[in-house]
Amino acid sequence: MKIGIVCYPTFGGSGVVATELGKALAKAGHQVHFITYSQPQRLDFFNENLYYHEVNIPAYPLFQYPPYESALSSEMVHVVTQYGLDLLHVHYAIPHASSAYLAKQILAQQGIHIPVITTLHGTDITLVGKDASYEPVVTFSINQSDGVTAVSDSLKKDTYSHFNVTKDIEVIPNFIDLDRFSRQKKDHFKLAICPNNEKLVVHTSNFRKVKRIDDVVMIFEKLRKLLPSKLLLVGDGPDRARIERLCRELDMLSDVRFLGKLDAIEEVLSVADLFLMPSESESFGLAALEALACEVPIITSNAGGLPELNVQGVTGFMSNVGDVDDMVKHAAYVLDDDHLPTFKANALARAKEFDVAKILPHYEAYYERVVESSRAIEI
Ligand code: GMT
Repeated sequence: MKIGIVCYPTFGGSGVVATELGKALAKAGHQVHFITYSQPQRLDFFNENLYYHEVNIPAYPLFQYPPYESALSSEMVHVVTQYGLDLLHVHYAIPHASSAYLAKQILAQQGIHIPVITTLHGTDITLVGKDASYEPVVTFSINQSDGVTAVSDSLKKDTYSHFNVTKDIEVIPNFIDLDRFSRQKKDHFKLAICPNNEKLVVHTSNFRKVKRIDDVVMIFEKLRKLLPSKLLLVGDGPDRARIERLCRELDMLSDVRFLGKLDAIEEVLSVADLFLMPSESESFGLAALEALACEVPIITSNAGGLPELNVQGVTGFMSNVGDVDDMVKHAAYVLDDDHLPTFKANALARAKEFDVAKILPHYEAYYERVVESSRAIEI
């Protein structure tokens, strides 16, 4: 198949999933065309089936807000006509689904029928999308998509409850490339961070409010009083400076390190003993899946799709959002030397259930179904 993929090219989970999906599709023999405003972060290798088309947004003094959506629709039209694409798969509803709708209408006038699949990732539904500024456009463009997928059952339910969506939603969970995300031997790194054999706790995120990084800090502040441990905070975002100040005020900086944005996150996860994700809302929790794949048990909230990933008492534990004490209790239990090896083995076993090799066929089958049924409608 010839597939156009539209996504945010940055570090965010939706862009990562879209890029990894495109790479896996290309390896499986499909021709994949990325249409984005800059090179996707993880599009870092050559494959004869991979193409990258940059959306050009010309500056003009009149534009206080350059019309990205129009430029994106135009680029979709160009790529579909030039390469004869079979399908457009857009990741994150805003504004990709509405731009795709416009491209589809323009192409229809030229006698070209292009099916559009929209994948909902989380904040496009639970946070940003339901804002009155976007809601009518999001509802419309989801309903106008030929196919809609969501990354968890929870996100599917949220979509039906927040929007007047009448379209069937197919749940296809996030996935992981176990060739890349696997525990590597990095003893020197572990020794540098934990010279006295402390336990290593890791959190990675985009440092947004929804991630509740204050809870990460408070969990660790209590945990380090129970057992010698260190905390690595990976990523960057709006809350980062405030959280660094908080750690300074709590006099924690001897045990906490901020690593900023990292490409090779699997190297950090390879030396970790525990991963924290106390999020307010989380449609799936890709970062937690990356941890599991590196044999790191997870302590998470029970928000959104996290119960579909984290198996209570097996891969780690879940607590109610904000229940820091419960998370500390569970973290100490998991890190106990008598328990940790079992949790690590369970983590890997669970991650294997989300191996890209298992999830990719779901996307391929769904593509076939959507293309066939939209062909039938055309006839
Ligand atoms: O986690 C974020 O805030 C980034 C966000 C995104 O859209 O890039 O991630 C969302 O999509 C990921 C991939 O499908 C999911 O694994 C994350 O759980 C989801 N984040 C939230 O729902 C907060």
